[in-house]
Amino acid sequence: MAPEKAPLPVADTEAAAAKATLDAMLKAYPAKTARKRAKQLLVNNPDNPPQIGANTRTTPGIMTQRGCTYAGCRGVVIGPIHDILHITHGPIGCGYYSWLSRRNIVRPKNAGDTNYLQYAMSTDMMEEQIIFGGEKKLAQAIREAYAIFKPKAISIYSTCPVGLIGDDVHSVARNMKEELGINVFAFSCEGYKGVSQSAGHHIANNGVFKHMVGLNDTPDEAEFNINLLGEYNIGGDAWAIDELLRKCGIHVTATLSGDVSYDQVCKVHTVQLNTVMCHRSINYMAEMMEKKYGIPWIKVNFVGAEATAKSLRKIAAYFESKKLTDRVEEVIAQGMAELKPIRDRITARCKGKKAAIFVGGSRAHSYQHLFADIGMETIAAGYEFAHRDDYEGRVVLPTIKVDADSRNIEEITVEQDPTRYKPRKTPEQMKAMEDGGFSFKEYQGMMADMKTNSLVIDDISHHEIEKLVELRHPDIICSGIKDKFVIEKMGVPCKQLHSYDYGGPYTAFVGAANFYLEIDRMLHTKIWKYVVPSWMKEPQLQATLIHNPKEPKPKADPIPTLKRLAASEDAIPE
Ligand code: CFM
Repeated sequence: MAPEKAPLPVADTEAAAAKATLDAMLKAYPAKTARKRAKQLLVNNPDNPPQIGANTRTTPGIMTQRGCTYAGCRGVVIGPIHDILHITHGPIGCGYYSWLSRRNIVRPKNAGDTNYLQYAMSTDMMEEQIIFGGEKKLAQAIREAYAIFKPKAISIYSTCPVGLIGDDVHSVARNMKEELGINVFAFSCEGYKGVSQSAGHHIANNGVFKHMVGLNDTPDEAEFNINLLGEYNIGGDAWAIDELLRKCGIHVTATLSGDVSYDQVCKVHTVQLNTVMCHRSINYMAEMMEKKYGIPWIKVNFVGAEATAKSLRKIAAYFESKKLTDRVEEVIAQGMAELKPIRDRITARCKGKKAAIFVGGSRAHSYQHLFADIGMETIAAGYEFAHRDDYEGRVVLPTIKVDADSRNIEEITVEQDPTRYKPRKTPEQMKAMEDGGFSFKEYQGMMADMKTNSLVIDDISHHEIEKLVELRHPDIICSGIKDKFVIEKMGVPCKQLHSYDYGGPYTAFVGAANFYLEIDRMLHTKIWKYVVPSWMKEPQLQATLIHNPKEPKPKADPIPTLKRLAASEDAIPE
């Protein structure tokens, strides 16, 4: 049996207890690290969110969950376009580790549809290319790939060494485009380019906009025609949303980027409205399409039953059509009615339980809605790589400092298209809608949706997660594979919110039911009480490698003794 849980930090008020938890996390760090981390560990105030030190370089020594710029560009935003042939220019490791590691699944729509996603193509850069340059090998790889597959388009992704040795991937792409007569384009998305994968999203957005958007002006024939941006079909999420929208009579031209083809992406500029799911990874493209083509965008969220209903109503309101509004209300009523028995049953079992969510740049916010559906509160949350606006809301955009790292990423200038700019609504229509409470281009941010005194932690480390478990006792933590087993070894279930632990979909009403059942199973399995966290068995080990003379001298280091380690082993129950 697991021993009693550690008591909460003693404090008079909820606010003081929250602060004490964060202080306990910071205590183990050297003074300089603690000062830096303190800007990323906050006690929430939803009405006036405090400023968070987001999108800054990871503190050295922190066990971060973040990925690299290449991962954000190749892996997240462009990689899921299934009939582009994606070539990683670099040593084989980068290609290998981005091979089918994200569950952005694809289902061919028509017989003969092309799907290259099961392949990993790389130029396999070797010492010779690092020394003498890799452009020739890249051109050769493109020729070879074209000869075998005859794709419509080829994309090239630069990894770290490519930037260091200065290969001009863009000129190779231009030459090969001419030679082969197909679309070939490249991305300068070297892993080190930004502080996280977020830089890769921005680079990818720019590339999609420059090389694909606008190539086909023929719109799909549909009365209500939209794009779904920032939805990647992890575990089938995009399919669940598409099915729901189809029931309402809403057509999706392209989902960027989930189960989507090159041809679909080429005509995204022909729709009436852009809806944005994951704001972090794709807000750039929504903005650029509005400027160049006059397509407005709205934020939606299909994660959570209530959130789904709200998003459907918002899309219907945009079109100002009674027919659509009536149909949407029918679909919501049916979805909610079907969901009710499951939701009620699970709510009765899970109500009052506490969740903590640390993931990515979007889901730490959107998944709070699913927990709220079944009466669970999110007591702590944070993103890996989001920016201040994802925490504090888009109102802070003008006050975000542009630092050297952000300056590294190309900002492309977009102007109204001389022939194709066509405002979908007149400024007067938009103003009238806004006066009626409709919000365009708005994203409130995570903190406004969280309770007062909940904890907000950016780029969380393993040490901080351990302290959170020890001091706040969340009943479940949502995170990724880098933390999953650290958390579960402490006796707390961990739901992976990147890969979904091989489950999903979790969007729309069907996905909500799927998620409630999964969370109930995870919370109520009896296995957890047999796991004893290490902090209950043995004292914290500490070590100082280099002593900073400005800091107080550390006490004698408690180096583990064999005797103590043996004793701690004895504590493990049979
Ligand atoms: Fe957007 Fe994503 Fe996310 Fe993201 Fe990602 Fe992802 Fe994510 Mo993993 S695009 S920010 S870069 S919702 S891969 S599908 S789960 S970290 S929260």
